[in-house]
Amino acid sequence: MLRYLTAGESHGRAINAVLEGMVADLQLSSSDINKDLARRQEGYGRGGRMKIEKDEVEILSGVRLGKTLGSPIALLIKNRDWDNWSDIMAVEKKGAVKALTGLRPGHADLSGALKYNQKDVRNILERASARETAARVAVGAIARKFLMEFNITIESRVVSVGGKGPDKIKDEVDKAAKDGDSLGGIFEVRITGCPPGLGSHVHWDRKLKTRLAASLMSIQSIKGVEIGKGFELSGMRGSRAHDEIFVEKGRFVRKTNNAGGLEGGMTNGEPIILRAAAKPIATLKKPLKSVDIESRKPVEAHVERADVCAVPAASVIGEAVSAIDIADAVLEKFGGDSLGETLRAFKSYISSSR
Ligand code: EPS
Repeated sequence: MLRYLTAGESHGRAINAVLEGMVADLQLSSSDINKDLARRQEGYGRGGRMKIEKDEVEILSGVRLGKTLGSPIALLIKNRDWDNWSDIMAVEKKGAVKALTGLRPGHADLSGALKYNQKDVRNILERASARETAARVAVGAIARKFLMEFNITIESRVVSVGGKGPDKIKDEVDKAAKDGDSLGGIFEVRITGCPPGLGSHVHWDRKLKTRLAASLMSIQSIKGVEIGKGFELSGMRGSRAHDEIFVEKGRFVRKTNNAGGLEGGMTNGEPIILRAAAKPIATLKKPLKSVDIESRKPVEAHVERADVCAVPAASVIGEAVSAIDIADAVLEKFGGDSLGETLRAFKSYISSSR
């Protein structure tokens, strides 16, 4: 139902996105999107780049007089750092540019250079960079605005950084920064207000859990995803693991939510709880051992300016990609070309399924 593409290199002119499938008549302004773009840039542990960028979206199409038209929405976020990279990242070749040949372990550098037959690793790392997530957060902000019409809300929190709870994050980041090291962590996304029955049990790719897991896993640095109690469920007895069903005031209710709001690949009406685990940032101030792709001789991985920890940013990105999937599932279930049409189908389902 909802499709989107992103484009853009980290130090290129801009990051872009095109969102197709959003209904007409949704009130939308740049400030709805800029709020989430700003949240993505916050968080303790970001590096020097975030002092340069102040992400702001330009809506290029698909919105007129404050409302969506139902046509593709094109978004542009300029890279302020482009001014410092306009020679190295120029579209037209002006002069010689030194190739980057050192390979950073943990990055796309080696596999990407081999796959795309590139001698200059920059041709890979520029697109592999998590800078791309600015575009996904912009698209996610539109999905969030749409979901607000259905009283569906999405929030997130950082659960841990470097294995330590949230109250120790600042200390951990400071210590890692001092050691020239980096940190990963876990964040949690919580989605409330979904009616039962988003997604479907009938086919693997129609299960909402499939789509949410894939989207979270696609975020740069994510290596693990769980739904509800996730991995912990595997060690529990069935009698403790499943969320018993009761009826209170004529409504189906649960007293636990170990399933994280998803059963049979569908929402069950309880809050959706998703967790994702990020590996530590792969660019280190204290470089790891590696090799040069040309000479194949040992080198220390080159040091690009880097973040120490980007888990708070990943948490906001997790909200965005989840919002897109939930908005997609809402449109799949309730259809409609205009917001009013979708809302009518939604309200009719809610009143008939109680
Ligand atoms: C990134 C490296 C850093 C991060 C960047 C992701 O950028 P730079 O190489 O310019 O210092 O700051 O993240 C962003 C720019 C962003 O907007 O999130 C990387 O290699 O993935």
